[in-house]
Amino acid sequence: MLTSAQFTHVKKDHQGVPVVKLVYAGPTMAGKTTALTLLKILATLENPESVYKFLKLEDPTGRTLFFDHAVFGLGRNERTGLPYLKYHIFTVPGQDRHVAQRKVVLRGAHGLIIVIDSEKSRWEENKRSLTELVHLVGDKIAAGVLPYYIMLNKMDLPKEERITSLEVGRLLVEAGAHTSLRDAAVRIVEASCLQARNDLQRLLTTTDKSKLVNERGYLRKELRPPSVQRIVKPVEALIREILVLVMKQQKEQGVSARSSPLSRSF
Ligand SMILES: Nc1nc2c(ncn2[C@@H]2O[C@H](COP(=O)(O)OP(=O)(O)O)[C@@H](O)[C@H]2O)c(=O)[nH]1
Ligand SMILES: [Mg+2]
Repeated sequence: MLTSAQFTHVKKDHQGVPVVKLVYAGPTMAGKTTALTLLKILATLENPESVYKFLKLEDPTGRTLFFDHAVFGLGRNERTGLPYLKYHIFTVPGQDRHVAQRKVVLRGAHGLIIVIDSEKSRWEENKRSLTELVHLVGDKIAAGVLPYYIMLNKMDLPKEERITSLEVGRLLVEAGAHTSLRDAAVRIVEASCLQARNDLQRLLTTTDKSKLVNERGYLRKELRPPSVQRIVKPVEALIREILVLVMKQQKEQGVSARSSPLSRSF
């Protein structure tokens, strides 16, 4: 059995800032690049200093060619001006032929967001993608050292055209990621990038600017529409879970809480 020791070590960058790696996985055209783009737009509106990098590598038809890559900062140490943590988010290219790239992108991940296309006609692609993920990282998921969320995307589609969370939950249990449907259910977030994008646009165009911004002149976080919050939720939840794993690993390795720079930061 794996222990938290198998949790990928969190390294620090040249400035001593801990760096965490999250990956959006899932079949092609499920909405991975759209979700990452939304995160970047939101972060730019709420705190432009927190966006360190945003790179999309697409072919001329808009399919992700190798990966997308964004880097965000979390919080800010007033004394040093540095964030407490940086998190890299990658998306994998979803097309079947890119399996080698997916392996490379998944390497060293601390958390996964598996984007599932809720459109019924995409069921087989979703299944194939999940099966591949279980093959590549299923043991880590089952051992709890690679936290993940499923983002069941495109919930804006008509009900009769989409699969339900329950069906996805069953698939997870069948694949061995969980033993009970209840455990699987807490990992599934229903979302719609399309709705989130529209709601954000509506908020920005219909609200009086003085109500939109805080004292720094940036969009107030508490105004996030629920549809937008559902896109952010898996990222925030994963970071929290990863920090718990880091603490656990440090405890097991006998690093005292006081001497650990990570625990000091958080
Ligand atoms: N209806 C609907 N379409 C979406 C949604 N999210 C993304 N799309 C569309 O699905 C297509 C594929 O999205 P993309 O982000 O490129 O998928 P990726 O291959 O997983 O990166 C694009 O045409 C998006 O506009 C959604 O929530 N609802
Ligand atoms: Mg893409």
